[in-house]
Amino acid sequence: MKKLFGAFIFLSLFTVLISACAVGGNTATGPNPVHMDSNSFTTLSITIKKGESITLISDDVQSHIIANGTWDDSTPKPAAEPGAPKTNITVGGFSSGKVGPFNTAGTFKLYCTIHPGMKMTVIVK
Ligand SMILES: [Cu+2]
Repeated sequence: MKKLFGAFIFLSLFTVLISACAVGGNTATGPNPVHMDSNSFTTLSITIKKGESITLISDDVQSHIIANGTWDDSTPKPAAEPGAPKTNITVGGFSSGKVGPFNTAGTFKLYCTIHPGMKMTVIVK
């Protein structure tokens, strides 16, 4: 009985450890963090100051290709607003990347070219 209990405790701890790894997210950080899960931005909008950049952080194993533009339902609409920093960056699973600096005030759209509907807005003041 004692042996069985020991095995149970071991298995429970093992399960907790594995789960922690799977949902551990990404502890990376940087200026103006924008988080992403498997197929969407979890930060949909961020307001920053002129001259600042944003830090894209992938909290999932999925890779993303982030570029200037947006999604109209499931139709990609690539477009860079005047003054937008040219963006075409691959952020692999659990890694991070920088977009910017945004040197012009305005509203700028970013989207993931892989995942329909994955889009966000950067507001520069
Ligand atoms: Cu994506």
